[in-house]
Amino acid sequence: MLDIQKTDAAQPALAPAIIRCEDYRPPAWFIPAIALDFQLGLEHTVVRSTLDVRRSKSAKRQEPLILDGDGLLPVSVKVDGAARLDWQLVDGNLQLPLDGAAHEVEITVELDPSTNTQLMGLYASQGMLCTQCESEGFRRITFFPDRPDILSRYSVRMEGDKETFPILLCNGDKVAEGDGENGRHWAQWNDPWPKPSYLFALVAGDLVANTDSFTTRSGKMVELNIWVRDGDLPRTGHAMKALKDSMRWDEETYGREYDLGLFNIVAVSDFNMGAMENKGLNIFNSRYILADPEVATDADYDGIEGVVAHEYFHNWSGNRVTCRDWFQLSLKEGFTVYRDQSFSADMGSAALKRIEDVRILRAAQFPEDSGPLAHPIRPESYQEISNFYTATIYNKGAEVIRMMATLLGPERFRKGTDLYFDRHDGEAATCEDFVVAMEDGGDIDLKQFRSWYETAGTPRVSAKLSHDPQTSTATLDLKQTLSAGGAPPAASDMVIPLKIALLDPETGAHSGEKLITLDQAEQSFTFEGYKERPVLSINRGFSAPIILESSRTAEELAFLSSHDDDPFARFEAMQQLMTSYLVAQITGAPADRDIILQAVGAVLADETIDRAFLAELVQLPSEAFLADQMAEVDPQAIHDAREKLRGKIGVQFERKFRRLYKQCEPGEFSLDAPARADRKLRNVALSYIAASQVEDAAELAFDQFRNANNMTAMQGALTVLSHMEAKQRTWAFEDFFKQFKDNALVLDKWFTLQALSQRSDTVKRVERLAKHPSFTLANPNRVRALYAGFTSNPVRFHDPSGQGYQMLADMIIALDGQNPQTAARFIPPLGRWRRYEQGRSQLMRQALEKIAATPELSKDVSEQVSRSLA
Ligand code: B3K
Ligand code: ZN
Repeated sequence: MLDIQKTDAAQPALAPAIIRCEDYRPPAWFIPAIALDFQLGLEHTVVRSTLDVRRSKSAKRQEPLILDGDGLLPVSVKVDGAARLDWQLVDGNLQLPLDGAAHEVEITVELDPSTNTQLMGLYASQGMLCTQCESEGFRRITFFPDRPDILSRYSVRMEGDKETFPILLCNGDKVAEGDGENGRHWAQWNDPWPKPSYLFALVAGDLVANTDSFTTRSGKMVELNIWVRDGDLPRTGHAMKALKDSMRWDEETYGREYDLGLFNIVAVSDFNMGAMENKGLNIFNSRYILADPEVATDADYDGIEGVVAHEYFHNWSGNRVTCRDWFQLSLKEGFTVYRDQSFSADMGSAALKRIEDVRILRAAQFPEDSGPLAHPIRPESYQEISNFYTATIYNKGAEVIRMMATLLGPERFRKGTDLYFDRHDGEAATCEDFVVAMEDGGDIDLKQFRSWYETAGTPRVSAKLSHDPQTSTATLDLKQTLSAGGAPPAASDMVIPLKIALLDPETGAHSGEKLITLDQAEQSFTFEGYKERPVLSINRGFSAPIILESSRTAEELAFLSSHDDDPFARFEAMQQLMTSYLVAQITGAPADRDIILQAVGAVLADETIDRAFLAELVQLPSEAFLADQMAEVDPQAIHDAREKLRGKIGVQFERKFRRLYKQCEPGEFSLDAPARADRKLRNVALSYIAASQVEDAAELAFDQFRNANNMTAMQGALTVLSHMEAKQRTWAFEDFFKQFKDNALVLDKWFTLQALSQRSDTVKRVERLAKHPSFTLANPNRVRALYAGFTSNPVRFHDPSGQGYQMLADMIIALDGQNPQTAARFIPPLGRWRRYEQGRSQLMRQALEKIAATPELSKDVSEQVSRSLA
């Protein structure tokens, strides 16, 4: 019988504790092995765990065994076979006094997966059961020391109704299976590799597999399965190809082979994030698995390739070598993002990939660094670790790895990673371990470089090139400052590798790219042999994640936009040219538009440019990026200035865009680079034609919509139509809904496209869409489709009435009761309130205060709101 006084699982939590990196202590108990028995049911699951517990030699003898629990009540607790009643629940965790150095502890709990709306732990999704344990979901399945430095061997027996759950999957290898009584069946799975609890996974459901195989370079055959619902099987080919490409690439690039005979991927519809790298059993949000040309855009195809690779690469960077504690999260995430970025660059166009990665960094990470949620890639404290799966940990983390790779060069970097994997295989490591391996493998001192791990904020580098014709020297004067979270900038000495080239002002030729390292607050570099003043190309390939302030003239930027041989620097020069003009327009400063029109005209006339790259070159910087350049943001002014320039470019080059539109007309669908480039440029051309306000724009877009044989073209047409008042807009959206109402992933696009509309009635429409029968807060993809779409529509989200903020706040409050992790993800758009003009700023703050005043907020939301208001 349960003693009610011992249980507090239903009681409200006290003020959330702050977890600090410096408080890390090694575990008092280890669990070298765990056996789990699951009696599965959608509404009632019984979990019996048997733990082999060993007291750490360094632990004090008196320390009880403390097992984390979240919302659990033990049905029974046994130690060495004998029932025990002397356990206690303290803050949901089970405390059990133990005398000896080694015991067998058996605990039984009961769960109702159908009511698990947090989607953490074991939950039901569309008739199947699945799990999500990272970071702290395992404690919602059973009592366990749920921390990544406890590595255990798992053996799992799962049993359930054969008709409901014909497929039973877990980590590792299936070693036995059989039929039970009353229509039940069971499977026994063993994972030979010790792993932390966050990598545990289980799936039970009615699934079918796309089955294939991969032979590793040492000749081992691996069975590969992608498990989906019956009708989705034809949409798994791209994910399977990505998986096999990733397996080969990791062997060739990092010398890493897969280490089990089986690799399973399962696609689920209800998932808090993109995917999860559970050992041998990756679980994916279905949007990163399912694709065919009719439902997936080219960007969706890329997303699938990148995420499949990312999760696969975790098998080494995350699973074989895991993290000591969650402060080390970037150890696995930053490195794995760097690995998946490099993989995608190798599979497609490295130039386009770099542009895309930098765009993501600037859109998601730079605002973090300059706002109230700024944190270093190795944070010092947190209340809720789920809030730290951020662009800083992931994307800036990847940039930090990239800088080390740049400083070491490819061979020494590989030596460093080999050393890292060899030294720490089977261990829970730290970021420091990684840096030490880089130092040892690369024979380099990274002492000063380490500040990238400890420092929040984006360094600002000012670059000034001067020229002395008498000595034929060019001198580059660099200065760096840093500010985090909106604090005033201060001089800094981060180690900043900058790839530069000095271009001949006539021809654009140069004598080779140079790598210089800025590691002082002010530094000068002199280059000899320049009779003429050269044009500075700097931070080529975006070699460092900084904000560059160069004193280059508009003429120099225009020159670089048509001559720089580094594609990223060329793209960047055009962006910089457009940005400076737009910022001047918004602030009422004088600016020259003709030079932009000339630069755009020059690249449009250049027949040698790859069409996909051309599509990037002629696009304007986003409203969000422009907002980041302003001291005080007025979203309407930014929108108006940008639309005006877009309109002007559209009018000026209408004939050219029409020609390109025709030239890029699609043939049979293909995923090869030229076909994709045509689709991309055609959509950009269409949007410029529409921006020129020509009469036939709606008709042209509607035709493209009707005749499209792929989702990229369809979405491109709908995007253009979405901003219009035309009747074709209504027809197209109605038709799209009718065609795709039964395909959740495509229906998500229908919600997003409307939420992104620039029309002035968008706030009202979003409000109505939230009441649409197809909208639900229970599905994170649907919530993101509508609200992440809306918050990335600056001019409409920031409607001066504040209705957008209120709507978002109400949604966060409602969602927090069901799914705090996903709810907390929507705080940052409001959290930037200090950056906006007074009226909006106040309304944003009021929305945050309304959330803060809500009783019984989750730890997730309350941490984000209080940090945003502090
Ligand atoms: N490691 C997971 C993310 C888990 C998020 C938990 N809140 C996916 C990934 O980064 O690969
Ligand atoms: Zn990851």
